Amino acid sequence: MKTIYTEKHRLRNSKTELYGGQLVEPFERPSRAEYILNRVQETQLGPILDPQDLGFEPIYKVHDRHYVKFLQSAWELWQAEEFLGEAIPTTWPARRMSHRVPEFIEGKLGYYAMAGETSISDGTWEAAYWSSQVALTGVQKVLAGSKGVFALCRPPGHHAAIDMYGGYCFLNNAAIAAQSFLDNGARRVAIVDVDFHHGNGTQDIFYKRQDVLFASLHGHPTDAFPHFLGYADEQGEADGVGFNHNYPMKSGTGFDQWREALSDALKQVSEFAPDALVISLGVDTFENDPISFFKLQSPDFITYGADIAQLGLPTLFVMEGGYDIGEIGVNTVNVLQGFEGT
Ligand code: OKP
Ligand code: ZN
Repeated sequence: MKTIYTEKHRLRNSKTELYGGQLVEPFERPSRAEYILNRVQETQLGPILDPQDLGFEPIYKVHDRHYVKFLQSAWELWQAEEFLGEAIPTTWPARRMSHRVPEFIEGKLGYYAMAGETSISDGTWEAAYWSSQVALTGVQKVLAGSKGVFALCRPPGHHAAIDMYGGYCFLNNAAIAAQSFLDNGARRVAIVDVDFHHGNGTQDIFYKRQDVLFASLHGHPTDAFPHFLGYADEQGEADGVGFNHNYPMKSGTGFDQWREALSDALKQVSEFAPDALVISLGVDTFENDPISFFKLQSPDFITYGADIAQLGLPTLFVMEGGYDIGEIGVNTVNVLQGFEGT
């Protein structure tokens, strides 16, 4: 299997995450991608290719132009105020407040953020841009005939909505990839999100559409981030009714129960009969993940990779989360090898 990867992910190297009332070293850090790449090499999964620069147009098909401009300028605007730390929102347009975009950077951060843990720092935009290009290049490789391709994206994307960042995400790589499949001739695309966290951004982007089916398996929003989306009764709106499937699961969920949910999600995909499949691949379902509460074990990742392969669809794996860094490489590549049947 081909892997798309660029060192430019290192430009996302924030020093602070707001966690438990403290500023800590971010869970989403550069070594995550290094460990995954090392495992790809160690297992000889296949060639490692640089992304092409496919530009801004495919990003604008999913994200608001003003939002993209904000991401590009946020660090500069923040620095101009001579603040000492990284850019973190502190105030939001909550219930019954105005949703006009403020001029001052503090207001802009709150307007465009869906969560406050994710600091914006020097290089964040460049890394996010290239992460989206990694996914887009993956689409090109699938279109050229590769049955399965691994887009080693970092930073991740599935919490990013049309005009919102947060949960370590800035551009929604999986959504940008799905839209790119459609713009290159696919009639229907399915996205299955196996990251521990609900893919709120992806759900939001395609919620009213019937050309993209979205299914997400995740920690129940009553107990897990992002807390405000991901309930089972969110089934889509307007033309999109019936094309959104959520599988929230409680703390301690093990592989047997998780696999049943996956089986149902894959059945929905199969009935949808898409031309391509995008997997939002997070391995934070692992039993030792420091911020999650499912109990999957390393061999389980091989098993479900093989389950996904049963669909027989051209498949793009887009990297999302996974924070047990010592095991992130093994768990991720296990899915890919399970898919390939090796
Ligand atoms: C990003 B991805 C845990 C706080 C979680 C943000 C998590 C973002 C996950 N108590 N804060 O989906 O892996
Ligand atoms: Zn996650």
